[in-house]
Amino acid sequence: MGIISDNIFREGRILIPGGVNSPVRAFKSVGGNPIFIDRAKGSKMFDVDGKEYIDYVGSWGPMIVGHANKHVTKAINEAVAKGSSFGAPSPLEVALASKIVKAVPSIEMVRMVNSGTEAAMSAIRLARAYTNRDRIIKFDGCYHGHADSLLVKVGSGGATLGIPDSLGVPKDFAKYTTSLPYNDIDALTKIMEKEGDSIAAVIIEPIVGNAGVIRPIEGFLEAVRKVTEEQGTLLIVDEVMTGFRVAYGGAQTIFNIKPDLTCLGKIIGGGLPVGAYGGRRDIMSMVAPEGAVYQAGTLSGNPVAMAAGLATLEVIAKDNDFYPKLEAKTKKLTAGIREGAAKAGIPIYLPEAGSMFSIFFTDKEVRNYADAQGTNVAQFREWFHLMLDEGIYLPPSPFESYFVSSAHTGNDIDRTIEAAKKAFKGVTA
Ligand code: KE4
Repeated sequence: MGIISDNIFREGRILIPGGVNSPVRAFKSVGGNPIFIDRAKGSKMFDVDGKEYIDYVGSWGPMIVGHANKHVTKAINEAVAKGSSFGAPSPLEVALASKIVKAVPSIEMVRMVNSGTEAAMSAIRLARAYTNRDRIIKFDGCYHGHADSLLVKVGSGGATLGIPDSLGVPKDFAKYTTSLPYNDIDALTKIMEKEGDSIAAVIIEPIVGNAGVIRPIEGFLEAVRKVTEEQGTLLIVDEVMTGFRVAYGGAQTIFNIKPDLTCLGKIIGGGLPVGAYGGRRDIMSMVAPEGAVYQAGTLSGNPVAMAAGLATLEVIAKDNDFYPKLEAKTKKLTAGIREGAAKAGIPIYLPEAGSMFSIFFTDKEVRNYADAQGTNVAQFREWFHLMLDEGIYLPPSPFESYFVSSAHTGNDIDRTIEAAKKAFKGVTA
């Protein structure tokens, strides 16, 4: 792509595995070298060779109010000027906890951590302690971070690289994890009726974003809640991606599902490292130092990260039409993309949820991970590079979600639709 970027990548690959600090960034499944970014503002990112892109990765979700939002940047600058980390509690942690508890009805208490991985890992440990059971159920293609017991049939980078079950996870760890097809109510009901009394938790993405976007079918989430309640199994809803993305209270408020625990991340950190897990007070009270479930973190609740998350939620909350406007903008974009594909005679399936969407190259519906894996990745690869050539930065994987922010302008949307129409014409039918 660019000489400077390629040179940095050449050096980076010697020093960092794959030249990246998270696998999905490596462009492995689309080919070519990753692009090194120098700076970003609003809906744009600028690479080290000076090329501008309209960005639909948004740091994989956090940048819902756009890059370098002035309110968020001001909050970060003011916070860091007062010290970057205290290793002692700060009022900002209580302020963000209060916002989260007010926003998500099922969360009575919340603990801050540094990533979605830590949030999911800790929620699983807590569920095992609360139920005194070891086994967990997840769903194929869902991704809950890279904790050992959750690296089973994962989506996101695992799916992208074809390593959904990572090496290095002892069989004894993985044996406690059962992964089922998403949207398969019968498969879940069957195992829960037979073995539910040994299942500590079911963990689920309420709208999958890590296999591409997969929406729950009618009644699926309700069935998950029902069978878990019947068996004394905790329901953990992983809203690291959907939390404050599809609605201020997350997907659970859209589907009116009340989980026992919720995982959060991404947007609540405004681009800084923040994760959180929370839920019922009787469960959360088991977390140290109140209870005997140990979980800790040097930088958990970091004041600068809290300031970034608080400012991001403030920007969202001050616009009563924040989500309707974002959804309308997204719908205009996806309608234009569908039109471009149809005109070019390229079948696509484009699922969307609020300001998240993804594009599968197939003439069928995608209802689970197996469907997603059966789509045309070669066409996706062509599409990705044709759009990149047009200055549109998309997730470098068919098993990821695209994100629209409040910073994307009408002109960005129009330019992206024009680029898509041109790109689809270049995709091999
Ligand atoms: P982190 O540990 O990456 O902060 O969060 C893990 C995680 C947990 N749960 C859900 C639903 C998630 O989407 C994620 C992380 N998402 C991916 C993008 N699909 C992170 C991108 C990456 O791995 O670089």
